[in-house]
Order: sequence, then C-alpha cells, then structure tokens
Amino acid sequence: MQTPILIETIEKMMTPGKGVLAIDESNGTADKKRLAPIGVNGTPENRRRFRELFLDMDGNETFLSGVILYDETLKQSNSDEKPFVDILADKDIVIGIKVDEGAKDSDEFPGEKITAGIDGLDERLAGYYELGARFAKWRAVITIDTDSGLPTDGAIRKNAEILARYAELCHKNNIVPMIEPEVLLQGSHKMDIAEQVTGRTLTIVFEELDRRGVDAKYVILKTSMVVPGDASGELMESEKVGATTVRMLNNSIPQNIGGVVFLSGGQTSEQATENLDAIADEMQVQGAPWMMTFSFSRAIEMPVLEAWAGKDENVAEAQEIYVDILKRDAWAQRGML
Ligand code: 5MM
Repeated sequence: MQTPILIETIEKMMTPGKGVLAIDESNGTADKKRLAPIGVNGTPENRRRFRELFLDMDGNETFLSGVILYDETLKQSNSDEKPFVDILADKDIVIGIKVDEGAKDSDEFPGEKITAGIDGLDERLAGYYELGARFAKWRAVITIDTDSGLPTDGAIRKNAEILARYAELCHKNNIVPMIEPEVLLQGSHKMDIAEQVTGRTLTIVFEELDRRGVDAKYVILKTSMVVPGDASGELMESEKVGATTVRMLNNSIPQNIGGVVFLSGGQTSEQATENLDAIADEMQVQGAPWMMTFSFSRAIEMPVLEAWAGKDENVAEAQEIYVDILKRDAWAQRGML
C-alpha cells in the first residue's frame, strides 16, 4: 500500500466546492431505472449516449472532483471515439469504479441482502488501477422494516465484514475504498429510527474495518442522510435532516476519516441539494472534523435524462439543466445555497 497515492486521490476528491457524480449504474439499473422511464431502449449504444451526456460536457470539471463508473462505461468512448477515461483524465476528474456485483437476497437473513463480488476482486482491482481507476465503490443495502425486526445485527455485521475485506483489497491495490452501507429511505419508519439504524450500521462497519486493520484515514464513506421513511408521513425538514445527520455521524465515525460523501437515495434533486446545504451549515454549528461532499446519482441525473429523452437535439438543453444542478450542489457543499 502506497499511502501517498491514496492521499493524493482523497485530497483531489474532497476538493471544496466539488463533488462526485455516481454514474455507476449496472446495466440492469441503467436500462430499467434510467432509460426505460424516458422511453429509451436499453442497448450498449444508448447507455453509451446516456453516459456521454454527463461525462463529456465542457465545464463539468468545475464542479466534479470525481465520477464513479460501471465496468462497461470504463471501456466506452464518446461519439468521436475518445475513451471516457481519457476525457476524464484530461479534466483531472478522479476515476472511480463500482466493483460490487449487486446486493442479493440472503438465505441466512430472510428479507435482507448481502452484497456479492468478493471472489476475484483482488485481480479486478489491479486491472482497474491499470485502466486509470483510483477509487472503487462497494454498496451494501440495509433495509428498515420495524414490523419485521429489520435490520438484524447479523446482516449488518455480515455486510460490514465484506466491506472491510473489500477495503483491505483496495488498499493493497493503491485504490481508495468508497464504502457505501446504504440505509434505504423506503419504508414507514420515522426519522429517529433512521438515525438509530444508520448510526448502528456505521458503528459496526467501522468496528469491522478496525478489526481488519483498515485505516479510516484512507477511506471515504458514502452514506445516506438521515431522513424519514418515504411512507412514514413525517415531513422532511432540511434543518432537522442537517442537525440529525451531523449528530449521527459525529457519534458513529472515526474523526480522522478520509471523507464523507452523501448519496441521494430517492430524494428529489431539490431535496437532496437543500439537505446537503443544511448539513454543511450544521457542521459549522456542531463542529465536524471530517470533510464532506455530494455523490448523487438520481438527484443529478433524473431531471437531465427527462430533458434529454434520448434525442440528440435535446442535448444542449439537458446539459444546461445538468450544469445548473451541479452548480447548486457545489454551493450547497459549502453551505452557500
Ligand atoms: C444508492 O445508489 C448509489 C447512489 O445513487 P443515488 O444518489 O441515486 O442514491 C449509486 O451509486 C448506485 O450504487 C448505482 O446507481 C448503482 O446501482 P445498482 O443498482 O446498479 O447497483
């Protein structure tokens, strides 16, 4: 493990006023959740056009410090046959790669999911480093269902053990691990439950990282904000989201963590931006030794994709919307909305 490489990656990724675009949807998610809703067929070429819209736009480097790609995209090019990785390298945007192979239904923990993809990961990481990736992302999924007693500590622990092993392999390959134990916002739980579950999950994840000797200083946490379940009937108030999220993080993560980035989790673009801004404000109020920024997928992509609708003549208008969202997220990252 060469710590100067990891430090350089983290410093670039956590540059104030910039964030990380998560455009790492696996083919199934890209086809069903991104392209189908705008009436576009899921083909390799249409996925390439979707990625081009976001990756090959003049000026996106003003607001993006990094992007997370999917394997297919890492090997694709723009319409002029310039590889996306070269476009990103020219802009000094750090390249990340999703390396998990999806959250699968667990036999051991009914109703819960365990993320697959550890087999052969060491070799895959070495190959991705050669292709230019400097960070890698692994997503575990934690479901809240209080009626069924979910999540169980057993499933959280199992996912945490796997996250720790993945992080260890990343460091071995000089790649910064972006660990993403996503606590889903889907459900009827109130915000206090979301705070408890997210805090418990992060505590267990960092216990397992520590047990494996993974130094949190060289790790980026990708986490959910603390928000009420989408079927809870509880109003989402940005100030409360900011205060609760910062409190939860201060209680659950190591002070020396490399950085914290937030997923949007199904919030609207506006909600995610406002909540990010409230978190930045609250970090000043409560004090927070860690750096944070955004790593949204849906909250950046969906309005842009709707404007694009798969038509070349809509690219300019869609990219105007894109840059506007990035600009607002970059302001929100500094609490300047
Ligand atoms: C939770 O999903 C991650 C963040 O996206 P949102 O901001 O929309 O919540 C995202 O990086 C996710 O991991 C990718 O979209 C890949 O998803 P799949 O379902 O293909 O693993």
